[in-house]
Amino acid sequence: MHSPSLEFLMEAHNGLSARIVEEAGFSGIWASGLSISASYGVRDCNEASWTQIIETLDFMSDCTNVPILMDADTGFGNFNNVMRLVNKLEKVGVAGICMEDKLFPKVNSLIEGFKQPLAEINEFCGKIRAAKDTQKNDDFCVIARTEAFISGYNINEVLKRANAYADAGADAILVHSKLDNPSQIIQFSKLWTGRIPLVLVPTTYSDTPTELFRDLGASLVIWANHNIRACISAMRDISSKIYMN
Ligand code: SPV
Ligand code: MG
Repeated sequence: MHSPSLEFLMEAHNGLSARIVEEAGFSGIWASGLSISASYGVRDCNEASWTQIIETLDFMSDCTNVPILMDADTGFGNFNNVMRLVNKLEKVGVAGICMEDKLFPKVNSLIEGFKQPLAEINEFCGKIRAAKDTQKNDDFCVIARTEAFISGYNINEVLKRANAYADAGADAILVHSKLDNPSQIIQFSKLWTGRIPLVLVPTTYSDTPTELFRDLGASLVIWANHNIRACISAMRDISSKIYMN
């Protein structure tokens, strides 16, 4: 997050994919909630329990050396759940969490058709403070992710939340957008003071040249679901080829 150049995290969802990401040269791994859920065959709605996710992260951590950022969704409950989560994650060697300001159980940000409810700002700030108070390793990172654009709010709400989360001690702010272009991210970056690093997840605006993310002053870009999508296609292909022949 504090590298002078833009850095990239690549998604992994088990030990094998985590090792592949490290061997490809990425300096860190995104333990995606969507991808880990999909690999278990369940929806990205906290249907897999947090201990099941931690078991996966334990395998990922054992076979890699680069930092792993956990997609911690909403923290799996309230501030008490967040404290237990951070405590366990440090034990399995996870480098940080990214926590989003929605309600437990969450749904995937890219699902259309309804306004995803957001947490109260104060309540979410309490979770950030709980995570920061719990960590024993100074390097453990807590990234606060605002879903305000996802929920249909305007830039004022996004800025209000980003500033409140920075005040609460977040190490970086992730602003998510589900548009197929980077306009919301451009709008935010132009108004953001840079008081904590900016993290982006261009799942839906992945055609954007990475140069733009550099120009906007982003610190970290997360390629969030690409390995699970790649292995679904490859497994479908080989299974049907072998079945047909
Ligand atoms: C995930 O990978 O689970 C994410 C990123 O939260 S996205 O699915 O693009 O919202
Ligand atoms: Mg997720």
